[in-house]
Amino acid sequence: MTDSIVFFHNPMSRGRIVHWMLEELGVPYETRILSFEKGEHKTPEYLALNPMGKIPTIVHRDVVITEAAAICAYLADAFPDAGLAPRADDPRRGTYLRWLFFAAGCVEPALIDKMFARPPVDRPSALGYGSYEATLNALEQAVAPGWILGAQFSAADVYIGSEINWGLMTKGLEPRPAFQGYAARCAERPALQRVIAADR
Ligand SMILES: N[C@@H](CCC(=O)N[C@@H](CS)C(=O)NCC(=O)O)C(=O)O
Repeated sequence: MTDSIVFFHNPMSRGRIVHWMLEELGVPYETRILSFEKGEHKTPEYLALNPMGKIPTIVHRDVVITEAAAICAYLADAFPDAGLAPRADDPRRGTYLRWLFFAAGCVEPALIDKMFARPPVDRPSALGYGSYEATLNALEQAVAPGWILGAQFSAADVYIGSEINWGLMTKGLEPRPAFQGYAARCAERPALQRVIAADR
């Protein structure tokens, strides 16, 4: 079993979320950049790790983890000294998990549907995110006061901050003051600044 983290990345992808998370942790990791143009994310070797042929993926202690939100949660727990997740017996873990899952399960599909101007569905009540408006209103309430856990920055903020930054950039997210303020706070994180400089 190897303790090193191998990070499969492409700078123009959701790999940036994990890159930011790794930089927040400050632990060593080995980056393997896969070229989309050369189809390096669709080789049999990579599909054996990530059957979706998508980026990001990490391998740590011989275990494969995919899905950016899951990778953030996993890494925060694997390196508890970084203080990026409330421990299992901390009641604030409920808040942390709630908004991390909300971002991956509701915010992301809502923004994608908006970006691609997908036509309305017959039964909006069957949509996990309900409506774009309702999702944004809930997100706004969660991020307006500070970080997701108030004063404490956590892995949930890495994921949510990435969604907000990406949504504001692509215009999939309305530029409400709460989102712009949150993005401005994220921009002050040295770890994110290092990622932006590296992933140009
Ligand atoms: N649900 C995945 C999505 C990952 C994803 O869609 N990655 C895109 C880049 S942002 C990708 O690898 N696209 C290449 C492809 O599908 O061929 C996650 O959250 O990690």
